[in-house]
Amino acid sequence: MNYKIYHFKSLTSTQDKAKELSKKRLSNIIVVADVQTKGHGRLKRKWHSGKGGLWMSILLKPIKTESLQLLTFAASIAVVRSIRKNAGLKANIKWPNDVHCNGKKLCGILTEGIFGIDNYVIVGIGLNANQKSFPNDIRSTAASLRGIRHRLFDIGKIRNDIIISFFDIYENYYNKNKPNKIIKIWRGYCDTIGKDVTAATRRGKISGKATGISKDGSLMVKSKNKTIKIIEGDISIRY
Ligand code: BT5
Repeated sequence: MNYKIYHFKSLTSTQDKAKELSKKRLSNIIVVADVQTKGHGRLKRKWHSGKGGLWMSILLKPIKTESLQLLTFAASIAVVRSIRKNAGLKANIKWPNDVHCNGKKLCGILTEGIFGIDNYVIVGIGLNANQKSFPNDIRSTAASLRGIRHRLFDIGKIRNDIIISFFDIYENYYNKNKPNKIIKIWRGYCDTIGKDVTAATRRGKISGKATGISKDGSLMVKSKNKTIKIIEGDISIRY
């Protein structure tokens, strides 16, 4: 797969820059920034993006743009593999878009579609690598590779490993319409299934046991003898 990396010292958000590039009809571009001044997560939540982290967005023009959740899954698989290889840490995936270590968030993924004459997808990946500390609001919930391992990491190496793994899944499974393959690999790294979870949905809170993942990446939760499909949202798990 041919791709280009555009590296910036500082951007508002790598997602914004990738959106700008999509208007120029570019794709297979990876936008990287050392610092983001307006990094964001889902629902416009703030994403802390100081120096030391890996902040990047992958701009794609997939053959089809259904089941974007599967691209979030592909990115989380790639991140977990890179963390395990480069840091020797047993990181796992928390549905739908987090990579964590012992319940502390190491990485968040944000997948956004841009639909028009051509359809684009931007997969944003934020991984805490070499930060020493975090702002108050996430101090108890976030972790960095450095904070856990007490050493510095080569961010470029971690990034390249993520890119290679991601494009492997994207080309061989996503674009070839093999969702089951992606879900199978993803399940191997996800430790949400089998746990008691509470999901915050638009219709309120649902508590129950996470029993599985559907073909489109939704979480199945068994609550009071009924199985409910959670398409998107946040879940809390007690580790
Ligand atoms: C996410 O959102 O987890 C997706 C984050 C995606 C960030 C990348 S960085 C490159 C690209 N450019 C962007 O502007 N974004 C993408 P969500 O599931 O909504 O989680 C957001 C929540 O995570 C916040 O409300 C905080 O509680 C927490 N948080 C913020 N910054 C964090 C950090 N650096 N590490 C861990 N948790 C953080």
